[in-house]
Amino acid sequence: DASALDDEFARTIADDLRIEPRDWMPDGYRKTLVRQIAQHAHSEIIGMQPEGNWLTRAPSLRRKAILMAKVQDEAGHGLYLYSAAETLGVERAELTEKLIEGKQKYSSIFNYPTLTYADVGTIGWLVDGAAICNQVPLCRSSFGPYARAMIRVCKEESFHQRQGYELLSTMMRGTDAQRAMVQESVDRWWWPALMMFGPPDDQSPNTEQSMEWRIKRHTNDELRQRFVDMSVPQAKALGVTFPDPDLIWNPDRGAHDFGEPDWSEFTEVIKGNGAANAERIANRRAAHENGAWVREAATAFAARGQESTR
Ligand code: FAQ
Repeated sequence: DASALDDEFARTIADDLRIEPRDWMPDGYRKTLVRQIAQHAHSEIIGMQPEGNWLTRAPSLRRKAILMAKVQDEAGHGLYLYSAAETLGVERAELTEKLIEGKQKYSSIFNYPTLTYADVGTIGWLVDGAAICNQVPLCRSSFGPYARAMIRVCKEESFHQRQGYELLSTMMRGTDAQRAMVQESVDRWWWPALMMFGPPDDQSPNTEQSMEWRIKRHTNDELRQRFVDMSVPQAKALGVTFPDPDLIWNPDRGAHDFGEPDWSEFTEVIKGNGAANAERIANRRAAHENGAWVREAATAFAARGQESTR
């Protein structure tokens, strides 16, 4: 009966075991997972655009090969995540529809434009760095297919982070103009990267329940703090600074104090009013419409295959 199912679900969570697609789960748990995994998948797919913008203008064959591999990885991540969402009973087509109609979110970070090639390095270093910080704990998320997808995603994100850092460190050993380009890029991306972790804990409606269900393992503020502490020594090694006058080591806390991101900017961006929101969705919609013939052909081909086996 219902309470026995509820008990079994609660026990699985308490024992730190995984919930699998065929297991009974509360509606709220399913709904939260669909929301988070779909948003995550959309982020990977929309996240191909800012860096994809530089594919035809990479400064060398080596940089182009690295960037192409990275952007293709993001497509792969999107597909693993849509597959994980499908185990919860939603269709990828339905999620894509919701994305292009603006009914489901994707990460705020991808609504900022990529103005210079240094942005490719900064995205790798800071955006993938933040993504790793957020996603490594998700490898222990209570929903099996999501947790397992995260393992491979995190390995690939580590490569992305390293290539970004390596790109920036190469530029920092270049000319004054290159160093200035790196610093200008870091100045633009630092605050948006901090916003990737979501609103402050006291304004995060989903954290408490998601922590109880062990979908999330840490709060937004905990992960943001971890990211700041991890990034400061890396910035020092690179020779760049972060645009935050309040950023300082606090020996009592054993952590860095830092300033408050502009949460009104965050709210505007997730409402659809960021610099690049309209362009990102227009591109996604066009790609979807231009791909209609591929989906139709694949469906027709599959139907014919079924007929011939009858
Ligand atoms: N952007 O109550 P909370 C990548 C929404 S990394 C937009 O705290 P929650 C790799 C939130 O959905 C980026 N919306 O929510 C890559 C909720 O709205 P809703 C993707 C945001 O879920 C690198 C509302 O605000 N990573 O793609 C954001 O407990 C380079 C209230 O927030 C993931 O998605 C935001 N930044 O915590 C790709 C990781 N933050 O849905 C290409 C998985 C919050 O109720 C190139 N997701 N919101 O309408 C998570 O860990 C969580 O969902 C959080 C938010 C931490 C993002």
